[in-house]
Amino acid sequence: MKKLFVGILCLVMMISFAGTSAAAQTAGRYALIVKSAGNPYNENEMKGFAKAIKEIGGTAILKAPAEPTAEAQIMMIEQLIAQRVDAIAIAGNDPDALQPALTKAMKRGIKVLSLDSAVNPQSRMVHVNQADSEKIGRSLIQGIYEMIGGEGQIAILSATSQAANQNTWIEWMKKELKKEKYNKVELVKVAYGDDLRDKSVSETEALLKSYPNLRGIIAPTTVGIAAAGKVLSDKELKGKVELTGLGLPSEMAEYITNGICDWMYLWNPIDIGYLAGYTAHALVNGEITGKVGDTFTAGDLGKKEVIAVGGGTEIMLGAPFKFDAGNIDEWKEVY
Ligand code: RAM
Repeated sequence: MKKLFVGILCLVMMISFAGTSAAAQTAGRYALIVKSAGNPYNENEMKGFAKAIKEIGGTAILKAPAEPTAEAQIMMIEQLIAQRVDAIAIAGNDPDALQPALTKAMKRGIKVLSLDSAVNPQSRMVHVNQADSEKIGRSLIQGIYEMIGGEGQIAILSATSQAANQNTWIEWMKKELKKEKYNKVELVKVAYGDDLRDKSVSETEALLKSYPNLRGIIAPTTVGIAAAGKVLSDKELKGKVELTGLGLPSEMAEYITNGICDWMYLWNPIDIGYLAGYTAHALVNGEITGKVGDTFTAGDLGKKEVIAVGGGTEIMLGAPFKFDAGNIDEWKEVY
């Protein structure tokens, strides 16, 4: 009887071990390549992605190039192809330059998606978008317009000149600026701080020097807006040069509290990584292919649907959130 019991126990254990290893195999290896290292926004993205992959029982491979360039990302994609990962999620440093590497990955059966900064539709199966691009671009112009009292020179401090997300938002800003209401607002320059803190600081200083009458800066990058916030604070330009854009509450709380930036917008960067993790999983297990109308459940974020956008498809995280002096203290601890 005892022997029979031990025998059954062994059999049960063997089956459950077999089950575990099969589950681990199908759960797969999921890679995330962010734009660059040293940016807390990207670190939050990685955090959310790793959380999702842990929940689905897979292995997360997190990569951040030292510089925000396409070349650095291409090398990483090639390594991941050689490692035969199951999925690659990428925040692209260029919309087109990654196409040969990403299409090669897809031909080898690797599921490819972009998040945060889209690669072109041929280079991906689906894009995970943080928020409506038109709304972001138009809201930033409307914001600075109000802050500068409806007239004066403004400049944009962006990330890299190739970043698809910033370039799309800037296109919408320029469309909004065409409205008659903005006749007295002049966009004097789009500067690029490359999502590097020091370069963003020096670009802000150069803007102030070149345009002594500058009334406002829009920085649609968390690195750029924090750098501009520091420069404007150090130079005590509160009320002279206004600032808005897309910022991390943890980095911007100081400049919202001291009145340098009246308000700014962002989404939850942890959630965008998390949504990308679940999207990658849904592609790998065949739940979705990335076509319009596909639906799946993205963990805590609930049901998500694939929609059409500019020749490709995407999944939307949600609406951008407005941060100001009234709510910044509760958010600065979160991200
Ligand atoms: C920077 C990056 C990122 C962008 C945010 C708003 O951290 O450029 O891609 O989405 O800003």
